[in-house]
Amino acid sequence: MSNTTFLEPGAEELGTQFIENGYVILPAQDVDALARIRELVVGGATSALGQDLPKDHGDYLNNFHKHVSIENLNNVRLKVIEELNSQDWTRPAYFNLARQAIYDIVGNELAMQRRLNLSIQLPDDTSSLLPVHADVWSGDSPYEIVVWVPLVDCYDTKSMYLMPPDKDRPLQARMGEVFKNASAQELFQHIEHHVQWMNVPFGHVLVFSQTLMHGNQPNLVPETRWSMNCRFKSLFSPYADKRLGEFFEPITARAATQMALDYDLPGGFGDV
Ligand SMILES: O=C(O)CCC(=O)C(=O)O
Ligand SMILES: [Fe+2]
Repeated sequence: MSNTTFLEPGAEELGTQFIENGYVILPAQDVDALARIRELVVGGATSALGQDLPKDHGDYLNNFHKHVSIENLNNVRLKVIEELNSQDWTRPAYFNLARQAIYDIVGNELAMQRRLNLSIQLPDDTSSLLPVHADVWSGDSPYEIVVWVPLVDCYDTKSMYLMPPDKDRPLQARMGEVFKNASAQELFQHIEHHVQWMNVPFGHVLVFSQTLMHGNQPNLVPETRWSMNCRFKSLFSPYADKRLGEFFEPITARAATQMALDYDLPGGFGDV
């Protein structure tokens, strides 16, 4: 029997999972790249605190709340983010963590967010929370997906939650009527029993649709959460407020596209 579909079988299957669940969790494609990124993060944190590099990076990050005060936390976070974004190898390395999944789910001519984000949540810390939201509500295009990468095992409240599409869509459709004056916490209480906490062990990546409501709550696990996130979209899909050249940068434009962008219509006709 001859084939009647155009997508590769792997892309078809992963795409179906993504549409049904709103996310996929996969082993990191390039484990060396993940180790290099985590080592850079540990190096940034220890240098911010004037410490030596520890032997066990996972153990150091999980126990980070024993090394830092909440007052100093943002300082350290900013220094590590600066370190992550000052190296030219980190974004290609980050892309390589989920390259095939991004090709399968998004496409192969891509724009990538110019900055890698880092999130650190100490146990019981209420100062670095992200209330329930969808990124599309604040200037992101629905065509963007998030690649979310834990640097330690993330589960329960040490992780983030995501609304499943079949629960999210009807609720977003009625949001104006039902939640007009509700606070984010009231909204969370309403969705709490539907949300799914993302169980993402270190060594894995989460790819999710930021059009679904998501966020986090105080981390009640007695370990520090470290995760990174970065957005990708199909290069020629519609942009919202996060513009190409400002927030996004083309990373995998192909030869035909480059040739087309360089092409000028025939000239010399004396047009004014
Ligand atoms: O890491 C989290 O808890 C939330 C991340 C998030 O909102 C995002 O990456 O869009
Ligand atoms: Fe978000």
